[in-house]
Parts: sequence; C-alpha cells; structure tokens
Amino acid sequence: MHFRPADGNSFCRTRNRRIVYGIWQPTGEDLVVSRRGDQAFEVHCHGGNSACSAILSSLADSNVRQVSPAELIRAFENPWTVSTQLALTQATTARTAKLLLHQLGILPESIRKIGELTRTDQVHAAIEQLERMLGWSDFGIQLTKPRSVVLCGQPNVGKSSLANAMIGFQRAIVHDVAGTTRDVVSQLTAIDGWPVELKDTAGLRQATDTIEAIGIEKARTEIELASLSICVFDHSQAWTRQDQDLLESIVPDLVVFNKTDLASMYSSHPDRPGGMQTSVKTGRGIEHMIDCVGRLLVPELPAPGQAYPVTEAQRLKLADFLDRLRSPQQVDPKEISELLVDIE
Ligand SMILES: Nc1nc2c(ncn2[C@@H]2O[C@H](COP(=O)(O)OP(=O)(O)OP(=O)(O)O)[C@@H](O)[C@H]2O)c(=O)[nH]1
Ligand SMILES: [Mg+2]
Repeated sequence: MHFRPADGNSFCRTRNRRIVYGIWQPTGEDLVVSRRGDQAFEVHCHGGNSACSAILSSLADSNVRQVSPAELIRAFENPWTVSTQLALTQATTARTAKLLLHQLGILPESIRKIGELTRTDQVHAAIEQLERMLGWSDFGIQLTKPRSVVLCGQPNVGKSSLANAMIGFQRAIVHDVAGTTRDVVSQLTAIDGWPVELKDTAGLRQATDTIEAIGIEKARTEIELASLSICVFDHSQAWTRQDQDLLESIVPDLVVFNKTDLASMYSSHPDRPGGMQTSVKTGRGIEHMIDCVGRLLVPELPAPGQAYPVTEAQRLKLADFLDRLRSPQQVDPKEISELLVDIE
C-alpha cells in the first residue's frame, strides 16, 4: 500500500469512514484517505491535475485499473447512489454541493419506494411521485451545469465594467472607445451560490467591420440561449429610438441603467422603461442587482425532502419508467419495477 498515515498508525486497522491524513509515498503528495468498505477507499488530494495524474499513474504501476464513471456505476449495487455521488463530485459551489448531498441521502430511497409502490399495485401513487420528481429535474440537472447569464446592450454603456464588477476582477478590456468588446467573453462565477457562466458581449449596433459584425451575431445567439439576459443602458444618455428597438428585439429578463453617478437630464423620458440602477464607478446598486439576478435565476426551491433527478441519465430513466406506468398496454408492474434498478 502506498499510503502512510501521518499519525504513524497502520491504515489497515482504520475503521470505515474515518478520514485519515497522510502521505502518498511514491509521489510525496499530502492527501486524505477514507475507507468506504472492505474494498473501497476514497482518496482526496490537492494541487490540481498534476497531483491527481501522479497518484493515478503510481496506482497504474501497481496494476490498479482505471475505470470510466459508467463502468463504476454498473459495478455498484445501487447505481442511483453512485450516479448521485458522481454528480456531487461535479459541484462547484457549497450551495449546490449541499443540495446534492441531500439528494444522495434521499434519492436512492425514493427510487426504492417507487419500485415498492409499483410492485404492490399502487401505480397511481408511484405516478404521482414520479411526476413530482420530474418537475424538479431541470433544477437538479442544473446543479452541476453553470447557468448562462448574458450582459448585452449598445456599445460603451458599461457591460464589461459591470461583468468585471460582478466577477470581482478585471478581465474584459474596458475602454472609452465604443466597440471595445468584439467577441463573447465568458467567465465562470457564482451568484447566490448558483454556478453561473457570465457572458459579456459585443455592443449591439450597426457593425463597422466584419469582426465586429461576427461578435454582434454571436451576442444575439448567446442571448437566445441564455438562462437570463440583462440589457444594459446608459443612464446619463437620452432614451433613443435605437434603445427602444433594442429593448423590443431582445425582451431581456432584466433592464439595468448604468452610470448613475453621472448627471442625467433624461431619466424621465416617457418611453424609458423601469430598471435597476447601477454605477460601476461608485459601486452603487451592484449588490442589489446581483441579488436580483440570483432570485431570477432560481425563483423557487424544492421543499426539503423532495427527491429529484440530478443527471440527464437519471431523468431519462424516470421519464421512461413513468411512460411505461401510464401506457395503456401496461406490462406487469411487478416486472417493470426491475427497470428502475439500472442506469446507463
Ligand atoms: N462614470 C461612469 N463610467 C462608467 C461606468 N461604467 C463604465 N464606465 C465607463 O464607460 C466606458 C465604457 O465601459 P465598458 O465597460 O467598456 O463598456 P461596454 O458596454 O463593455 O462597451 P463595448 O465593449 O464597447 O460595447 C469606460 O470608460 C468605463 O470606464 C459607470 O458606472 N460610471
Ligand atoms: Mg465591452
């Protein structure tokens, strides 16, 4: 065995689930190991991909075979537990990890109960539970996938400045010259604990060259695909026909008037819509806007205790099972309850 506990005790006598800190002897890495069963161990290291690769290659040298997640799922008794565990390893925020951990505790048991209901001729109750679970499947699957939030608007209104303020550091180039951002600049972040891919786009106007035109085209595609679109306007400028056209063509989820630190003679224009007010320069309104984005992204949470699928394969399995239960030429429920056991 390559692992040497730091306390000098032998790892062989360690009881299940105890977390033991020590050294991986072949590579000298610090890590923690926890026994999860007679033949199962969890190894956690730090230091990024190179530390993981070094540990994996020393295991390969000792004839340990690496398997794909799918193979691992098939090898275990309860694939629902394993596939939820795998989803948990993909969590990037504490909030999503907590929700996935909760599902790990309740999802396999809910599946067992649905199988039980089906076997005992309570098909109606099984259908009801499946419908409720599937109602939260988008939410569950998105726990491990960032939601895309797109900032769009005319050139120079402060989209890149707002994106930087939301992320907390300078990434996109910010410049006085309109048309500075010419492509979609994406950055992974978290808003209210939800993983988000924040996309700063090229200013939407009649392009002056081909590169800008491509950037604008990409911006429009991103807006269509986004979970949430934020259209930014310059608070200090007059409300124009172009602003109105932009607003009507995008129909954004959120309207933001930026640069409120600058004096404006135009804020009472009759056509000007309501919206959030921000100033990147002074920081005013930014936190409030971020809160609002968080609430729009996830307006409602499942009740504690509500199980739901957290991977696409789980969703498909449940949807397929529900179809079979509803089917008029229904097969014997006792037979099909077996179908829930396996996940691809
Ligand atoms: N006074 C003031 N200036 C701001 C504010 N936000 C951004 N600016 C300035 O406005 C200019 C344009 O900002 P950007 O963030 O590059 O604007 P953009 O919308 O990304 O512009 P394009 O990429 O060209 O479409 C820069 O000079 C910023 O410093 C603000 O809240 N107040
Ligand atoms: Mg920009």
